[in-house]
Amino acid sequence: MMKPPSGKFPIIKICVLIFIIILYAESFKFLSSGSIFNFKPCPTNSTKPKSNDNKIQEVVPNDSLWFHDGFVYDPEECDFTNGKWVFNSSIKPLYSDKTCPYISRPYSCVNNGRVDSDYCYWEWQPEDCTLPKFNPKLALEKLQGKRLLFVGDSLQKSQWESFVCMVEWIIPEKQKSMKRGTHSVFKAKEYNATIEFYWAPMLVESNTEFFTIRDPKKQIVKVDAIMDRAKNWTGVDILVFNTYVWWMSDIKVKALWGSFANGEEGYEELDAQIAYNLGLRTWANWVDSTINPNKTSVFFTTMSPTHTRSLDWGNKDGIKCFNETKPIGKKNHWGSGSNKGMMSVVEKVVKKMKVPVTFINITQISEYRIDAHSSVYTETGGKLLTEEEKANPRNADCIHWCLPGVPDTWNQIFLTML
Ligand SMILES: *[C@@H]1O[C@H](CO)[C@@H](O)[C@H](O)[C@H]1NC(C)=O
Ligand SMILES: *[C@@H]1O[C@H](CO)[C@@H](O)[C@H](O)[C@H]1NC(C)=O
Ligand SMILES: *[C@@H]1O[C@H](CO)[C@@H](O)[C@H](O)[C@H]1NC(C)=O
Ligand SMILES: *[C@@H]1O[C@H](CO)[C@@H](O)[C@H](O)[C@H]1NC(C)=O
Ligand SMILES: *[C@@H]1O[C@H](CO)[C@@H](O)[C@H](O)[C@H]1NC(C)=O
Ligand SMILES: *[C@@H]1O[C@H](CO)[C@@H](O)[C@H](O)[C@H]1NC(C)=O
Ligand SMILES: *[C@@H]1O[C@H](CO)[C@@H](O)[C@H](O)[C@H]1NC(C)=O
Ligand SMILES: CC(=O)N[C@H]1CO[C@H](CO)[C@@H](O)[C@@H]1O
Repeated sequence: MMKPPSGKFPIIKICVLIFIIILYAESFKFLSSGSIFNFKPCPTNSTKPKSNDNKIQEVVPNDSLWFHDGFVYDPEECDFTNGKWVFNSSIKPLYSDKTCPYISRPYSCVNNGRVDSDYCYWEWQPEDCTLPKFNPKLALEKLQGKRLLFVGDSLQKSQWESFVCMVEWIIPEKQKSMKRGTHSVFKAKEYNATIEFYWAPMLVESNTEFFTIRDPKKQIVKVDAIMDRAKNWTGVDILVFNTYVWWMSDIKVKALWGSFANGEEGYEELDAQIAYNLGLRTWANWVDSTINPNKTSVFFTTMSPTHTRSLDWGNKDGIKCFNETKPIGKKNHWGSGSNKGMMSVVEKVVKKMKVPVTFINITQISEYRIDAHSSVYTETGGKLLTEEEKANPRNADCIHWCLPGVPDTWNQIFLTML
C-alpha cells in the first residue's frame, strides 16, 4: 500500500511508477488495436457506424441543429474550463473500440474487458455557454486541403486517435488510409486532408523515448536537441503540441546539452521545472524561428492529470483510480497529479513567444474524471492483464484514458477553436 506523500507533490516512488507505466503502455505502440480480441463493444444505443456512403446521410445529424441550440460556444467569450460533467444516458459516442480500427491497446478498455460503461455517458457542460457536439463532417470540412499534426507523448497520441476515430467512420473505405510509425499519417483522400501524429514525448530528444532504456534512473534528456525531428513538423497547417508527464519521471531530470561529443557524459541533474523550462524554450525558439503564423496555427494541449493518489479525492480505502466509476463532483478539484508549477512554466514560455500559441486547456475538466482511465483494462509488456492481475489495484493505469472517453471532449473543445 502506498503511503500518502508528505510534501506538496508526489514522492519519487509514485513518479517512477508512473514512468514505468508509461513505458509499458507505450512500448507496443506500433501494434494496432485489439481486433484479435472478441469482447463486447462499448454499449451504445446508436446504430453501429459503418464506413458506407449510404449510411452517411442517415447518421450525420443536421448541422444547424447541432450548432444553433442555445448560446454557441465562443472560445474568446466563454471560459469552458468552468463547468461540470453531466450524466446523460442518451449520449451516443461517435465510435467504439470495436468500430474504430485505429485505437491502441492501452486505450481499448472495452476490448480489454471493461464492462461498466457509465464513463462513456458524461457530457462536459460549461456554465456560461453550450459546447457544440463534435461534428465529424464539419471537422473534415475545416481540414479540407490541410495537414493537422499532433506532436507529443502517449496522451497526445490518444487525442490524435480520438480525433481520427470521430471522423473516420463517415469516410468510405477507399477514401482513407493509415500509415503507422514514429510519424503516423491518417489520410482523408476526398478532403485532401491528413491527421497526423509524431511521437516526441518530451518534444526535445531523450535516450528513453524509443524504449531501448527502461530504467528511469538512466534517462537523459537532451534539452537543446530538437532540430532533427522538427524538420518533419514543417509545412503543416495546424500544429498541436504537448509534453508533461515524461518530465515527472523523477524529482531530478538528467539534462544534457551541447554537441554530445562526449556521448552521455556531462549531464546535470536539474529540478523538473528547470529542465522543463529549458526543453520548452528549445521548442519555443524553433517555433518562433521556423513557423509562419500566417500559414500555420499552433496549439498546445495542457497537462493531462494523473490520478495515482486516491486521498486527493478523499477515498481513504482506494488505491489509485482503481474501481472508480463516478467523476469527482467537487468544483475546482485539483489533485497532486497536476503540477501547477509545471503549468506556469508553460504559460511563461508561451507568453514570451512571437508566434501565437493557443492553449487547449484540458487540465481542470479532466481532473474530475477519475472514472475514465484505462485502469486495469490495459496491457503490460504487450500482454493483456490476466484476471488475477486485473484484481490487483496496483496494476491500474491511472494516466491514460479509455477511448471513447475524455480525449473526445478535448477534441470537441479543440474543434471549436479551429
Ligand atoms: C436542418 O434543420 C434546420 C432547422 O431545424 C432546417 O431548417 C433545415 O432544413 C435542416 N436541414 C436539413 C438538411 O435537414
Ligand atoms: C438505451 O435507450 C433506452 C431507452 O431508449 C434507455 O432506457 C437505456 O438506458 C439506453 N441505454 C444506454 C446504454 O444508453
Ligand atoms: C442528453 O443527450 C441528448 C442527446 O444528445 C440531448 O438531446 C439531451 O438534451 C441531453 N439531456 C440533457 C439533460 O442534457
Ligand atoms: C492538397 O493539400 C496540399 C496541402 O496539404 C496542397 O499542397 C495540395 O495542392 C492539395 N491538392 C489538391 C488537389 O487540392
Ligand atoms: C503575416 O501577414 C501580415 C498581414 O498580412 C503581414 O504584415 C506579415 O508580414 C505576415 N507575416 C509573415 C511572417 O509573413
Ligand atoms: C471493485 O468493484 C467490484 C464491483 O463493484 C467489487 O466487486 C470489488 O470487490 C471491488 N474491488 C475492490 C478491491 O474494491
Ligand atoms: C488552465 O486552466 C487552469 C484552471 O482551469 C489554470 O489554472 C491554468 O493557468 C490554465 N493554463 C494555461 C496554460 O492557460
Ligand atoms: C520519423 C520521420 O519521419 N523522420 C524523418 C524526419 O526528417 C528527416 C530529415 O528530413 C528524415 O530523415 C526522417 O526519416
